[in-house]
Amino acid sequence: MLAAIGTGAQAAAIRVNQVGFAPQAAKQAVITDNAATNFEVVTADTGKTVYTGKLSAPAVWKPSLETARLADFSALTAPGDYRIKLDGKTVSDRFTIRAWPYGDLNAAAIKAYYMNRASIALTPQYAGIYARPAGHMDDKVLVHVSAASQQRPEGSVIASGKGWYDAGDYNKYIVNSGISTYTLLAALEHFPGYFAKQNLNIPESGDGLPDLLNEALWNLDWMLTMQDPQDGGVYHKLTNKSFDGMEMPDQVKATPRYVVQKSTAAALDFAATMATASRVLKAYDQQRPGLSARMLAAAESAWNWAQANPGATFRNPADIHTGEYGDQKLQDEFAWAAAELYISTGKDSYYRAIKAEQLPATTPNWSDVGGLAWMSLAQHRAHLTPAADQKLIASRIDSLAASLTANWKDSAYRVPMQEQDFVWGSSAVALNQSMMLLQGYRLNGKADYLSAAQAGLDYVLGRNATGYSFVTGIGARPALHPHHRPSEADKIEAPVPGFLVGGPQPGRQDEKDCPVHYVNKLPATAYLDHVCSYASNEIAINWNAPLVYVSAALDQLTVNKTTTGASMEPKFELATLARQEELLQFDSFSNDTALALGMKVIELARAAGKSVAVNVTQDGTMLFYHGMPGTNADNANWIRRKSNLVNRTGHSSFYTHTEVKNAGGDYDALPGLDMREFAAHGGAFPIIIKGKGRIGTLTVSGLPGWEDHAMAVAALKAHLKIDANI
Ligand code: G3I
Ligand code: 9MR
Repeated sequence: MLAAIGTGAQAAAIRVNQVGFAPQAAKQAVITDNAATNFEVVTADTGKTVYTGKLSAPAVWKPSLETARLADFSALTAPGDYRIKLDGKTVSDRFTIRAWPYGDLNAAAIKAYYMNRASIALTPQYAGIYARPAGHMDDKVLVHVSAASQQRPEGSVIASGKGWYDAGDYNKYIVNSGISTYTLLAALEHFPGYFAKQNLNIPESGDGLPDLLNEALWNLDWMLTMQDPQDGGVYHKLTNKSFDGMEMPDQVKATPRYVVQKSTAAALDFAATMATASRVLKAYDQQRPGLSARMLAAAESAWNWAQANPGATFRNPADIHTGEYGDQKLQDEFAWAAAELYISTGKDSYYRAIKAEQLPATTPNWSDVGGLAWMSLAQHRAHLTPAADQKLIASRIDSLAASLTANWKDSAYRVPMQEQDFVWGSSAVALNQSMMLLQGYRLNGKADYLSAAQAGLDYVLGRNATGYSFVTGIGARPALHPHHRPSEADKIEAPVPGFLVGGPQPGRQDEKDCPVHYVNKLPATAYLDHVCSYASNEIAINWNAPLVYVSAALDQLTVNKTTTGASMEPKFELATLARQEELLQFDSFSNDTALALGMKVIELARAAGKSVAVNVTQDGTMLFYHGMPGTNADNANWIRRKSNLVNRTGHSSFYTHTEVKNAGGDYDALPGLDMREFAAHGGAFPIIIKGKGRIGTLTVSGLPGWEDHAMAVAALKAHLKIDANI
């Protein structure tokens, strides 16, 4: 890697997400310090104008003091490669509009964890040009005096291999591992379909587990070794006394590695992460027998240790000079661990330990994890015991999303980031804000929340005051010189790809270590694309994690964005839905009818600009399946579960949904039904032969349930030429 300063700072006056957008996404660019009043969007290669618009009135963005105007081209939905043009001349970096725009970014962001694995050689098969020998086997780690116990006195040797290097340095810290690993597991819990088929080409690929889980397990395996089996306490970190030099992992001077002091924060973050992992691993007990149960037991024993040692805050012992992750306020760590244990065990005592009324919802970071508790409670809200305050869960998430959205609306850059958000790791602040906005959107479908979340990803990919893409290897002007020991020492010009760099912040704590100066002290521009800059250009596992979450979520949620969310579901009368089943019946049915019916749905979806998967079965045999672009295995799974319900109840799945909902029940937890096999959401409709009865199903997936149902009904009406108002 050449020690030079990157060129992104000389970016054009047009700041735009350098990857691109899904067709249905909000699309905005920022134009700075330019007198233009109109803009065009042109095709990237031929320069043909496809869209023209007016720039918004100029306004000053406080974090950079630039005068900014917005170019909004959300209405441009046609897939293609484009640039923005001003005054008939200035053109922006190219970007793409297409469905699933973030697949490569997401895969690279997860692969970066593989690239940061400790205790394993990266081979060319998986790491390509970034292959390297193993470093830091950590099979003989010393117990530091601060961590000594009767059974493990100072100098005892333990094995604590695997795990990811925390960042640009080679140490491993439990507090930061907790939020990082949790965030990856949350992505998997929330969007299982997105990750089910992803192949990251890592050593475990193809073993029957999603690769994201395989990667997370590399760190979870290490975390488990950080717990003292005698008392459940968890060591705060595994580290050298001082940072290693800027060398490859296998080249560093051999110095002892230590586990250092058990801390309350480490025990609680460990407990929360293990409780979460135990849920995810439950479905893979065949592949990893007993692991889920072992993790839950480890989580509970760490929790018990923290109860007995509630004030063991961490400060570096005098002889340890590496990353501290020293957090003095632990109310949020207690609440988060309690929330995950509550969700995983169903024990009400854990719910009470959250002290939910006193827990604010904030944008998470390594030292403030309360927001993660709210996010998990919201995700699992359909399965909580009556002890949980459902209204509070919804309102806490919504207020945070609403306040971030208000900041986004007011901002001259149309991003949620405010001056005070530019701290060490500001890029991850932007993405953690997006992650919380997405929780709001998933709860109530407010379109602005999704647009504000999109803005956070736009920010790190180029719509920022430096003009850089803050993700290595991604975009036209990526950061080139991260503070990352392997990227610096490997003699390869391009840095290891897929890493989010910390980003601008006015602290500039590294100035004394840098041969070059920051050009600027403003919060949003105090950034150095130089390897010296650990305060603005390091990489870190907790920063990449929300990049993984947000890129997957935006891909998944934007593809079928409709103007109405789940909470906008109109109220339906059961009588109307029963009437549909009476009227929409066939005289006869054949394989050709199935084909025509399936094609009818596709035709209607295309006309409405929507993407769905459709399935027609007769007597349990599939006669038709088509997944339009943007649908995936997740949709097939919904189809399976929704049609199972029709076969069980004889009614449309939306009939059952409405029946339960109108009675105030929980359609995601039907008594006596395993909800992994059944789904009471709209979209599956019985195929009924007049006078004979039900012989099959027509099922649509991809839209909110009631819209899936409406589409199935519309197709049946069109096919059967029935014009009734149903
Ligand atoms: O808490 C204060 C806040 O009240 C104040 O408003 C704000 C203003 O700058 O500062 C906040 O404290 C900051 C703290 O992070 C919490 O975010 C400190 O200034 C800042 O120096 C501190 O930075 C941490 C840094 O280590 C130095 O300790 C980063 O969060 C943390 O991500 C970073 O982590 C390092 C590891 O120690 C070692 N490995 C690499 C990793 C990434 O750089
Ligand atoms: O490389 C270290 C980085 O991972 C840390 O985040 C950072 C702050 O603790 O410190 C870096 O190490 C620097 C040290 O603090 C001061 N001397 C220069 C080191 C970087 O080369």
